[in-house]
Amino acid sequence: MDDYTSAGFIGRTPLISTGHAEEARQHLEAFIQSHGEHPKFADWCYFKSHMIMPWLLDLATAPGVVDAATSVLGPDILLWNSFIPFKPPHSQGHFAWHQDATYWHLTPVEKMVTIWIALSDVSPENGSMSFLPGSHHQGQRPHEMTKDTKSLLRRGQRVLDSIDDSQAAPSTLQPGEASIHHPFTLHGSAGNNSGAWRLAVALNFVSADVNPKPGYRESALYVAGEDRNTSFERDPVPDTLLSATAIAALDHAASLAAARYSDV
Ligand SMILES: O=C(O)CCC(=O)C(=O)O
Repeated sequence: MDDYTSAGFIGRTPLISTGHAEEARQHLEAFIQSHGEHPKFADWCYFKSHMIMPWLLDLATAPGVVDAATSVLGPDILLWNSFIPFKPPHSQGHFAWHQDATYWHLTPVEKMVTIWIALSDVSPENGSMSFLPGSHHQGQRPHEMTKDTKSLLRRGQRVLDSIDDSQAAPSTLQPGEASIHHPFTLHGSAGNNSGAWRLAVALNFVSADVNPKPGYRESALYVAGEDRNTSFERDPVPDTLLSATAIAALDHAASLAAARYSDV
């Protein structure tokens, strides 16, 4: 936790077993294989994917993951979002330097965290994340939206500050290892220059003390501790992969969160 407080991130920590990571990887590969051409594939991979993929919720609620989230946020936590930032071999999709909190209409920022779990080897060669140590101490920095078609961020956003890459800390992870970062920590990643997939899942947890800002509605799934938050609607647990019930629940969650994307 010292690194999280001082640097704004933990670069590498084992959170799930290699067996669990392998199982999740197989689920993800099968999903890409079977649904990669579906018109809603990107939506399913980038917004609350745990609502339609039971294997992803299993991962998010694995004891090591919940322990990591509660050690940052305290005992009472909810899973607000999850997404699957995969990068195919030799692909240019990238994440420019940004802070997650920029377009999260939630408060307080200190009570939210991102846990990013590798399901394949992840290295600078295949587009691992880099973090700017200590950047979370500067609070919210101004960002701009771009029309960068290679950006994997919905708004193509990037921070306006010029970042000295020599100060950045690139991450290298093995399957089952994770990085953990603060919503104000500047981070980004380049394209995949390797012949192998970069496979991972990203989880956004919030403490029960977090609330949507005025004018926004959100939903989340209670994960651990006391279920005392009253401002988030509750997301249901999916029954089976992409069941009609799960898709309807996801669509409802997306309609609640629509105000968050009104500028896109
Ligand atoms: O997957 C990446 O390279 C970046 C993901 C990211 O920005 C995040 O998890 O907050």
